[in-house]
Amino acid sequence: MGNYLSESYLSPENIQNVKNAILYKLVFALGVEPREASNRNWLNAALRVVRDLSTESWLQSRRGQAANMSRRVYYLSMEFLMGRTFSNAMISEGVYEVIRAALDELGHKLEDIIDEEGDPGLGNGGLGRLAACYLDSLATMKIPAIGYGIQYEYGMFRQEIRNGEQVEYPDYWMDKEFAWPYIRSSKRFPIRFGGRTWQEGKKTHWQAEEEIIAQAHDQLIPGFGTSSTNSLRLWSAHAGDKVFGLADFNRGDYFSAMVQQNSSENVSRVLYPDDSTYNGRELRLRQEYFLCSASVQDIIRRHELESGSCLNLAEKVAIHLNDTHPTLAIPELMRILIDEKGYSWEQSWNITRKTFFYTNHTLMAEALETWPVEMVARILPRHLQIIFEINEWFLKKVSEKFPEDNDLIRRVSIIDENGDRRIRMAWLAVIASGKVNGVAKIHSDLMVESIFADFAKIFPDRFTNVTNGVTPRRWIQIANPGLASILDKYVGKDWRTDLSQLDKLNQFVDDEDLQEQISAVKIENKRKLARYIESTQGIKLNPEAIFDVQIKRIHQYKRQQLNVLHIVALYNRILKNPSANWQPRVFIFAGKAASAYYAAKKVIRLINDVAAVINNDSRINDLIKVVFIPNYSVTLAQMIIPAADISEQISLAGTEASGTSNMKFALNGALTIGTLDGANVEILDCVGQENIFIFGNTVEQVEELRKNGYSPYTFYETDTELNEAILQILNGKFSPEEPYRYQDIILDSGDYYQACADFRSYIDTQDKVAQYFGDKTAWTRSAIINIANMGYFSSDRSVLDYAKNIWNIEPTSDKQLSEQPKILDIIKDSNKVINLK
Ligand code: 26W
Repeated sequence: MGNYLSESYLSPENIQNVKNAILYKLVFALGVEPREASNRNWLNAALRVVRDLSTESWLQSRRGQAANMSRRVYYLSMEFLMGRTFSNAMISEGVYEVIRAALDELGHKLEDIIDEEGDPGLGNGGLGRLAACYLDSLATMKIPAIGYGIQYEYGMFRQEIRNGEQVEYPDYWMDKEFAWPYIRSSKRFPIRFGGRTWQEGKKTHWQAEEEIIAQAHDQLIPGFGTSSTNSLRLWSAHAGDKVFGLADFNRGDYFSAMVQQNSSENVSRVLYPDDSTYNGRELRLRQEYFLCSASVQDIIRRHELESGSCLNLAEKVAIHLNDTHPTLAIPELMRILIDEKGYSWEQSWNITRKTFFYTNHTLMAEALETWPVEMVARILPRHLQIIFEINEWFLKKVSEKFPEDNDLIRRVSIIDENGDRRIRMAWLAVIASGKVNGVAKIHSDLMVESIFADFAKIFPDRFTNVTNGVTPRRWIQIANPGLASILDKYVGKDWRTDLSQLDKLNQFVDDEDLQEQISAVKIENKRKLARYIESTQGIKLNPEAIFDVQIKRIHQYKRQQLNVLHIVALYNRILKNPSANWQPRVFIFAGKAASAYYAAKKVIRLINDVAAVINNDSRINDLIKVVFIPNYSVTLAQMIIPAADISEQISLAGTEASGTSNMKFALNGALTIGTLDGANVEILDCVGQENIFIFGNTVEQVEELRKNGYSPYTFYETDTELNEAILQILNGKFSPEEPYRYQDIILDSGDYYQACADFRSYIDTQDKVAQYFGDKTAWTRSAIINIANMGYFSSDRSVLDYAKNIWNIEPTSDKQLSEQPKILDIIKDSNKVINLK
């Protein structure tokens, strides 16, 4: 890397240089004296030092990308769950240890400084975290990319548990100074809403009613061990002077003008905290358009700067839609090309169709976005026209190819004419995209068999799969440094950027030294988590127990309820036979429920009620502990996952598109208990059936049961343990103060997610888990086999798949990256500075 700090790495001079650099930032960038500096100030000073290093690479990368004129990908996502920045930036720049040493000499522990950083919750769950892993991998794999999202003022709510129930509090994450982003005051774009359109000859005009400003905030995304650096640009909404207008002053109504200003800023106020049900609210439509319009305007500005015109846009630009949420970018690009750049409709459509790509993340009907035509007409009248035109073009093509299949036309029309007319955003995304992919093999197969079956017939080559992945930098090196150093010894250091290197571990599965080290690191991670839980909740855990973990959004399809039924059944068994040779277990849950999702919130309460009874029942002698860790976040996941023995991936088959925590757990040596759903299927292929606990019905069996009119009572009546557990919950054993608390959620909607059907297979498999855990050697061997065979699930592999099979982008070569002069050399030489202009 050759940056100015790492040349003589941990030498005393270098540590001194870093100390000075931090002190300079503290004093001259933050204006704080060392003696009065808080940990937060030290964090920001150190962040600024690391940002300088990343900025060097970033400017060089930007010049390199502009000079090479390679295609860039723009990743549009309503959610990014980036996690903390500081550790990641330090390891990317290779300065973790030298910063630790410098802070040490300044009298501060690096861990304390790291813990000062917040964790912006600008996403709900898997889709947002995936976007963050992909940004890390795109930079590391040297793929030119820019992420675009929204800088919500309030991200995901902060969750507290009061009397066992979830309580939501606003999370004003921007209250503390955060020295990583650059605010780009010059990058501001007008975003228009409402008004009317009219025709003047061939030209369409749109007179909007309202205009607000999108303002850019950039974060550098450093690649690991490379100068390749990308960026994430988040937009915040501001009132422009068009709103705070003359008319209001003339009326002397200063106050209502200010109030109006506030309402335009509402667009980036708060993240929609729901990842399971589509809820058609107007503000969400405005947010989606805000992201799309700002990003497309910016993409075109950059492209014209580099290429002069939009004619070759598709050669240089790939726009990726992270689910349908940014699909309005399609009519927005069409609008700009036709109305502002003066291209014909056909020219514009040909460019647009080669520019867009779409990933589907869920098959659940209730999550598919459809907007009422009436609402879009009101807020985006010009876009509605364009959508109608695209639909007309498309339906004409379909009727040429499949004449007289009127039902097909009705089914594939972008406009759903049943009931109130609605725009099907997924249809629009499929029609305008070069490729459409699902996120795990089984999901991509089901996608073309179910929701997109008609489109697969019309566009047979359009659909493909890219199985999700996770970044090994955050999910091994940062989260589990103990495991990282074992891997360094056994497989060398290259696993960080080539996770297939883990395969070498397969030679050592029977190596006793390795087994010992792996179990020592696991127990150490479990102790650390136990300390956290004891200090925050006062629950004391036995680190020798099985740590059985389910952390993810609370949703019925993910079946936290099934997990609870097992806990209750195990509790009953222990009470009946307390002196048997039980394997102690700790059940750990974390996750948020959408605030309006009644059943999911009740499941949280059930977990806490069950925990309160079992944890305090002295008869079971601490053999079971149940813990709900509040306020789940990326940072908490980094602590919990390395401490897990068992990873719960127990969704009903066919409902979880991929899952990504399943990958993080296995990579950290937890064994999976899971259904044949999402990426579990591929994890099974990689680790082998002896090293994973698969249970439950397959997709086909689930469908068969549904077809025949599934009834939970057949299972509930014949399985005495299931019967007992359900009756206990239903009759208030865990909620004596309100015995019928759970009447409305257990077996509700006829057990739609078929927990009763999978119960027997689940608890029998959990028995095998306990038995297997008793054989320490066999268990650790399986854990090693899991780690060794997870190389495929690196997000580096995923983004290279996207680059090759979807975007058609070649990674930048090291030569191309190093051809650009370094910014420090440039500013040392004033002639070069002038040339740079
Ligand atoms: C419109 C409301 C809404 C918001 C978000 C609907 C749906 C979503 C997302 C698609 C939900 C989500 O995060 N899906 C998850 O995406 C992960 C990354 O691909 C997958 O691993 C998970 O299986 C999938 O549930």
